[in-house]
Amino acid sequence: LTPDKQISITSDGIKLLKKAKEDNIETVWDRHDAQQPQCGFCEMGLSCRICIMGPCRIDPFGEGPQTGVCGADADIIVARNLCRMIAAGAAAHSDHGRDLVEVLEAISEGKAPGYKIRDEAKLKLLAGEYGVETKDRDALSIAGDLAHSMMEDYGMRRKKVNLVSRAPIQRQKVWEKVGITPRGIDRETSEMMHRTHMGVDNNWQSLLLQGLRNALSDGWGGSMIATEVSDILFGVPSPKPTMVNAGVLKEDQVNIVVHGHNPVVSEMISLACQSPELLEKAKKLGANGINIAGVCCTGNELLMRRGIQMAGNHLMTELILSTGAVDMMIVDYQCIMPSIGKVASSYHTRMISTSDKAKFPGMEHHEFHPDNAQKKAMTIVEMAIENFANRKELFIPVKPQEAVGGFSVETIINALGGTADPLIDAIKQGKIRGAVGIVGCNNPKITHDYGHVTLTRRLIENDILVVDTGCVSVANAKAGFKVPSAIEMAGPGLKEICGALGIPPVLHLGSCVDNVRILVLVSALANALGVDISDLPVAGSAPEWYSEKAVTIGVYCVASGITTHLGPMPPVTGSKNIVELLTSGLDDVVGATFKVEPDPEKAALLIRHHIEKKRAGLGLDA
Ligand code: NFS
Ligand code: SF4
Repeated sequence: LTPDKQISITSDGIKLLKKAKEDNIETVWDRHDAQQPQCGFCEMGLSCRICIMGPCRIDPFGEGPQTGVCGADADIIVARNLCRMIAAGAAAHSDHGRDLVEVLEAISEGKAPGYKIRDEAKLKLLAGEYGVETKDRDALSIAGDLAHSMMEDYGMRRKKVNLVSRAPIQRQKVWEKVGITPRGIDRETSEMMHRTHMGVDNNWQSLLLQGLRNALSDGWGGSMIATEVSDILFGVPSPKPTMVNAGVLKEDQVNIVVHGHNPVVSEMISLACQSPELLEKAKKLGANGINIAGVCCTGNELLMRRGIQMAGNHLMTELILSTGAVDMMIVDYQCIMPSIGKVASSYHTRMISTSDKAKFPGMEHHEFHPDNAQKKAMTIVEMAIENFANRKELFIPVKPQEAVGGFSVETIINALGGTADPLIDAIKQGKIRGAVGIVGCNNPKITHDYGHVTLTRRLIENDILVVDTGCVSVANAKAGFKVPSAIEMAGPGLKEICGALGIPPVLHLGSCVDNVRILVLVSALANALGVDISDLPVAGSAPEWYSEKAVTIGVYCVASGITTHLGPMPPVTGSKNIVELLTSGLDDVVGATFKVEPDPEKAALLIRHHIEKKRAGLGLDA
């Protein structure tokens, strides 16, 4: 690392990176440096290794080859590569949703001890939407039928994914007209992989349209199912105070950190941490309790529903281990760097993998299934307690920061007094200019959390309400935007409205699958105003994104009519046609586009300009 390159704006990040260096730990930043210069063909999307006549590369300067061995040109290659990213992201979220549906089914069959239906009202609401009979039926049989109906969403029996009907009718018509209504969740991903095989779809426009449909099958399908079934099983989130940053680790308690995405494992761990028998054992071994904290989205799931603290986001996952204070880290899947087993080997931390689909070097594998999860959770929490005695020196660099999370759509509407009207009135009066969902990851290409925090600060200063999810939500909580007193950082109108409601100007909506809560919220706003989502003064942003899942989210937001800003440039610059389509042509197709701007100060201006344009379109300030 060059000394002048700032790696993080967070004090725990900076201090822990220094500690990691002293401990000779190699981090994501070192490996990113070692990769420089990264491949220019790949950065532009111009390399292809889809088949073994290749690999092929297109010369962006027009001197070398302009087609691959099969004859594919730059447009085709860039489109195929982007589409495969969309398919991978949709597969990840939707497979996470599938795991929840399987738990729902197992509960109904009495085969998931420890899991239960925590929110019957939400179960019945979903059952209604799926046409499952609820009258005079017990929750378990409703759950079984709902699970089976959701399984059909994954397949090919439906003309459209069921929850598509939650979108405003105008939006559904746009999808019909363009031919991108998602039919089945697995179907669209599977078809995307088929179309991008060598010699299938070689029209970059029709490839990208299928990309939109594939992403919609995630946003209004797999991810939405993941969120809704999680609410049924673990409860609809409501605001709860919590703490964030590395300071949530406790010197005198057994520290267990959960990492990954699916609440199916982390919820069971959190229950086991409250077991009187295990607490007793922890006391006997000299610990004052069992402290559970999260990193990445499984932590967000727990924070939303239980107020459980977050130790950090994506780029903090290695650094958290270098505190030496983590007695056990338990992972499921997604965004778990394969490096962390090695990092942990320099400390006493025990690393546990839990999913049959995700194994990692340097971790012990203890596989969780719905039928054994309760028992397994007890066993491994006990192992964590036993590991407490093996600690060496600790370095917990900061005091924790307070925050409030848990803003489901249900909660927001409740806070507004039962309808979206007060929010709409505030928008109409211009006290709130609009709303922006800031979502997504960290990326070592960008100073850690700088993009998120800077953009958020500029938007709330200018009376734009911010909702966030995923790794952004941790960055913003650490920055102090999520306490009611944070209204002092907001513009006068936003300050007045949030102050009256007693909410912070930045609302934590959950994990990355919970981006669907944003879709539901903007649908409610659009319906209340009688307009399409694309008419609203709203935008999306992913200032530090890195993952394929983030690509899919960006694409389903745009396809749903939400203009979306990206910090890092996606690998598409090798095709002028595709850049043009994504950044302007899509406006004519779905009423929204992508805007790419790495500098969050400039991005804030772009987004504000977009919001003012939409306000004018609605005649709000006339
Ligand atoms: Ni979203 Fe969550 Fe974070 Fe990015 Fe990864 S943890 S699912 S993908 S890095 S926000
Ligand atoms: Fe090369 Fe075409 Fe094969 Fe891609 S699909 S590797 S461009 S021959």
